[in-house]
Amino acid sequence: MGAGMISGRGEMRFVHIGDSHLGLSQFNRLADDGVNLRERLVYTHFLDGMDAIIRLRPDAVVHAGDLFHSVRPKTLAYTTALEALSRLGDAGIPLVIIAGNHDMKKSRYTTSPFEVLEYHSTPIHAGYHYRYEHVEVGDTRFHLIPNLLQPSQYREEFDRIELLRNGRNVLVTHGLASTLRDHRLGTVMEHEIDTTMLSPGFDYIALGHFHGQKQVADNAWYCGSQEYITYAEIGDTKGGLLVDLDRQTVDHLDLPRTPMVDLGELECETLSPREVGEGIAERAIGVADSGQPAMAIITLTGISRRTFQSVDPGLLREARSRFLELRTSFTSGTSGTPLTDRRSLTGVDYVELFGGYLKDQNLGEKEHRFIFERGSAVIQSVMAGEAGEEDATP
Ligand SMILES: [Mn+2]
Repeated sequence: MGAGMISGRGEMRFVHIGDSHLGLSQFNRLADDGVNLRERLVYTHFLDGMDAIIRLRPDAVVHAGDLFHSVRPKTLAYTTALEALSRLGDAGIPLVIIAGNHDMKKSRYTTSPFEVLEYHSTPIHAGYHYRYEHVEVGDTRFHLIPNLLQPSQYREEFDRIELLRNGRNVLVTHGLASTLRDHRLGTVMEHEIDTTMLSPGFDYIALGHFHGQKQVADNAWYCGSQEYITYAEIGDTKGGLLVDLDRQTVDHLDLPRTPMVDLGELECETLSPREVGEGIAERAIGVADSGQPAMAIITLTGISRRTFQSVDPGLLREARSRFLELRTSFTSGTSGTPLTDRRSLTGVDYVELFGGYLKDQNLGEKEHRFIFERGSAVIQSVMAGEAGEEDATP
């Protein structure tokens, strides 16, 4: 923790979490109740995590944005958030929360999901208007700067901050610290937080947006997301942070999540399709069963499209059945350049979907071919160019 720590009389020990992305739904597996399995797991882990947090008896829970995956959350995303609020309320723990780039309304003509949460009887201090707000819990003032419409607004709103003189000050905001510029997520409304905002005048700065747990200044931390949202995050530390302003400690908090496993690289240059299939199956079987479905990725190097297309589908199906998803990532032989984006997690072949849709349209042969060719070209160029903009981005 940095300078500027003012020893207050009250105690303040809070849990910093963020980027829950409630409502995120991926892959084709369904839970017993028919809900997308991945979506269901995100809800279950979030509520189990909340129980673990409540057992620590913190003075507050601070959520640094992207509670919801979308600004129009699914009903189950709402009921999960409301259930968490009930549990916090029963334990007498207030929630301090801001809107992130995913759950901030993008225009003045939509309503915010946080308006719904504010109907709950549990005290919730939510920053989701396009401006700076602050709230006091005990002797600590939480300064809330949610995701804003324009990057320039961050400085304007930051300049409105009024530090509490005889208490503690915590800044809560959502965006990319400029020191992490190379970690740009390329996602919608991603704004940069310049280093002067990471001021030592705060006792702690609770950041959201970057999904890996990371300290970026003496007093500033990304808590990271609870779940792996994309394969690009496979090396990240996940969970929350337990922040004690009196003892001046920040401790990692492990929270439940779907595991993500790297099956490594399979050098395919000299392998037959059969050997590739067996190699994948062998790696898949080698993963110890952790008792819960994992996401896994295997990288096939030096493989031609033709070889991969000739791999026995039965072998692949068998390997895939062991996981929530088994992602195959391809790199060309010598350069090691990824042919597919590891960040992409939705795993949807839009060209195939489009083809299937067209088949049902009963078009003439010439018309069908024309639309399919033009349409596929557009879809491919969009997929190649806009991989960072897809729904699963952080
Ligand atoms: Mn996020």
